[in-house]
Order: sequence, then C-alpha cells, then structure tokens
Amino acid sequence: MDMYKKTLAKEFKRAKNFGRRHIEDIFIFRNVADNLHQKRILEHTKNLPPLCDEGSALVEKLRQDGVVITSCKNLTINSTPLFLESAYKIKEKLSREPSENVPNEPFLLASPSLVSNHPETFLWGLNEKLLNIAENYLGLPVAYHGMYFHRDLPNAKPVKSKLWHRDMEDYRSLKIIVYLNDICDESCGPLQFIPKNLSEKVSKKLGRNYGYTEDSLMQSLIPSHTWKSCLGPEQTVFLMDTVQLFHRGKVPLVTDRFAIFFDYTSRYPKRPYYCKSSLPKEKMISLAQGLSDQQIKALFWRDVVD
Ligand SMILES: O=C(O)CCC(=O)C(=O)O
Ligand SMILES: [Fe+2]
Repeated sequence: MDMYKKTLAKEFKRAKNFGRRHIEDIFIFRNVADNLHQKRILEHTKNLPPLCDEGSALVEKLRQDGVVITSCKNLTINSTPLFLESAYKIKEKLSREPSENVPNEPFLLASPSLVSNHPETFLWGLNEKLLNIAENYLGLPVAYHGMYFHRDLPNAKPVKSKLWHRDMEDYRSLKIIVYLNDICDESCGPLQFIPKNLSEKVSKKLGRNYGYTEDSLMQSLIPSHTWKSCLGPEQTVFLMDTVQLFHRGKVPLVTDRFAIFFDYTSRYPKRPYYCKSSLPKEKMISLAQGLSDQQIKALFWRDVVD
C-alpha cells in the first residue's frame, strides 16, 4: 500500500511539473522570464567574485565548450586530502552494499546518513574556490544542490540519466564530477556528452530540450562518432554545463563506476521545482556550523532574500 501511495505521489508530481513546464513555456511568460534573467546577469556583473588565473581559464573554457577537464591535484584546494580520504571510505562502504537492494536501477547512491557521517565530502563542494568558479560561470549568485555519490552498476538497464538528456533546472548549470576509479575507455562507463554546437542542433531537430532520448534516436540525429567520452584516471575532475550539453552516463560493462557529482545552478533557477537538495534540511543545518556567509547563502539559497 505504501509503495502504491509513493508511486501515485510520484506520478502526480511528474504530471504537475509537466503542466508547470508547459505553462512557463508559453511564449509571453518565457519572454518575460528570459528578459529578467538577462537583466539580473547584467546587474550582477559588478559583484562577481575575483578568480585566480587558473579559475579564469576554467571558466573561459566552460563558456566556450561547456566542459573542461582537470584533476583533484590541479584544482589545488586545501580541503582536498580530507575530502578524498572520506570519499574513499564512502566508496568502500557503498561497494559492499548488495546491488539487489535497488532492482532495475542503474546505480546505487550513498545515502544521506552515509554522506553526513563523512561531511568533508559534501562540504568540499562548498569551498570558496569552487563557489567562485560556479558564480563566474553562471553569472549570478550560486545555489549549491549538494553531492550525489554514485556506484553505477555494470550491464544495468539504461534508464534515467543513463539515457541522453539535458538537465532542466536553469538556463545554465555547473556539475563538478570526480571519478573515484579509472575510466579509461567506454566499457568503464564514462560520462558522455555531445559537443555544445551539436547539442543545440540536436535540440532543434528533436524539437525539445527535455526528456530522455534513446541511443537509436540519437544516432539518427547525430552520428555516434561525434559523441564524446569523459575519460581519465581516478581523481580526474570534469566541470560540465549539463543544461547546455546533451549528456548521459554510459552503462559500464565490466566493473562498477564510482563518481561523485556536485550540483550548482543560479539562485534564480528557471525551474525551481526541479531543484532538490541531496540532503534533507536538518542534515544540512547540522553540517553548517563554521561556514562562511557565502557558503551559507549557497547552501540555504531558498531562504536568502536579496
Ligand atoms: O551518470 C552520469 O554520468 C550522468 C549523470 C547525470 O546525468 C547528471 O548528473 O546530470
Ligand atoms: Fe543529467
């Protein structure tokens, strides 16, 4: 019965969001929202936090291509050693969980309790260097939606984010993806994307930006040799605008893929009802002690009035 209620509630929410999205997409509403967004960006230009040379280079490349590769080492963030130590502990625990716990799902996620027991992981996404990069890329004050720790299962059925899609939450987004195992070829289940100019073309051909697209349909729109894989050894980091680029996680063929996703949008997202936090509010409050004003605002962005 509980299961039935849950499914019903989920379907109801899906239908409600579908309706909201269509109302918003009515030309006049969209036009007003787009103009307001441009105005906010313009007004915020003078308030953008300064970046170091490395940060500027990352933001420039992101603006150009929507994706950039770096590594935990190259990012030179003080809290990285603590973050990695905790991340490998989560990896260890998650790798021991029976995958039968999630039948028909392509991945397991670290639970909010597991993450909160290792707060250095969630909090790494809130360090000032990353927030400043996100804010400069988005052009607006940044909202942090938290961290999703994936264990992607080999040979799983390709559903949800294993299918081609563009994220929907905002005009732009930033995801920071950290690999915790070597992803050397396609069999390891890399994050894949379609280059920025081609993603636009695909959206036009499809006639939509939303929803999931099967491989066969994508192949017919854009040949698979143009699809790109994010490859690299463990601790490789990708920054990607998952709103601008079609992307998907390729299902790994042999071994599990361990990857951490840190999610950011602006504090005025285009579709706030699609934004959710990876941790419940009470857990965020318990982790928030000692955070700076900038970090608190990014974390509790829904409560900020500016
Ligand atoms: O599993 C993946 O690599 C893709 C995840 C994804 O689509 C996302 O985080 O937006
Ligand atoms: Fe996505």
